[in-house]
Amino acid sequence: MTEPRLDVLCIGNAIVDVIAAADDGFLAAEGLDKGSMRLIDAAEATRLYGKMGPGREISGGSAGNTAAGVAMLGARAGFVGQVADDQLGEVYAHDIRSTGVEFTTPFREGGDVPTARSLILVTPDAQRTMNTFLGAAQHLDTSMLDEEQVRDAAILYLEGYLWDPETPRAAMERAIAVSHEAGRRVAFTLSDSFCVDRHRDGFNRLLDEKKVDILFANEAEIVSLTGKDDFDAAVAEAAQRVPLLVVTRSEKGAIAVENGRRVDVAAEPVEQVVDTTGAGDLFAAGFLAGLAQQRPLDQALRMGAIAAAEVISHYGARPEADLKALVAQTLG
Ligand code: GMP
Repeated sequence: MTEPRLDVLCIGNAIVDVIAAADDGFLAAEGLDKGSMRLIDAAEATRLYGKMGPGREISGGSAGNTAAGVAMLGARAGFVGQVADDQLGEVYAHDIRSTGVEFTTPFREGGDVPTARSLILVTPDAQRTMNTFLGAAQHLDTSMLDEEQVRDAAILYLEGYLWDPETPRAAMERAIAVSHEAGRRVAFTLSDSFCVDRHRDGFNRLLDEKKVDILFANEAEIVSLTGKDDFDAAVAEAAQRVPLLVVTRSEKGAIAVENGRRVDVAAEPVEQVVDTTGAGDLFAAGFLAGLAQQRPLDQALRMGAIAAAEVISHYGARPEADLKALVAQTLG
């Protein structure tokens, strides 16, 4: 096996976030499930955008956020995702490259579908409710993969959201095969409990076919995947089916289970939680960067907690502070 050139290569939906404050009444009137992600079409995106308060556009996308966090922590990261040849596509590419991430996926030309956007409503309790129009992102097909790049990455990281549209699902399955043939590890995040509800069989099959080496989930997702509503029982069951399981628990911190050994860490204190968008994404970034630095599990978990704490202290899912300095202050 050759030395990897990248520590982590992330594949996901390339999405520009449009973030606006909203109250519970707005969510209720729109019939939205707080804290979840739903997919919408172009017409619904236009309608809902028209009803939202003033929005701010920030590059996002779950796996893209993770790639940015990994790079900002000093590890070598790449991202694969489909944007269109339009202004938002340019913004997205510029933004992710500016964080130090290798991004070489060609833009989709032809002007048939625009770059994806997620209309994110942040309620006063800092929860985020996402309404995503996938646009160009759902056209990420197998031919867009640079298989050399996949082989060059120590860890391939995939978001569960990619399972929704058929085309990127096939690209993801191909990337898993290429990564494993090269002797690399595959990491997968379950993304969202409603996404797990939609694709429980497919996700369980990925685990049972040993296609996942590192599984990321939160409490609701692991409960949904296993069908066990007791958290510890769900963790115990899932941990038997994946070599390394990482589960985040919001303000209760996070755990990892490897070879039957469970490690728990507390959440980092946050003065004011403003917007929890990206908490899980940045947690994964910190954890993966910790693995790249050969840190023990408890320290990798703490790196995840430090990166997550930064991102929830302000609007948007991309870090604003110097993550490397924050880790150095806390962990040395
Ligand atoms: O949700 C992923 C991770 O983000 C958790 O494991 C925590 O590290 C962090 N996190 C999420 N929500 C909160 C919160 O309300 N308070 C604190 N301190 N951390 C949180």
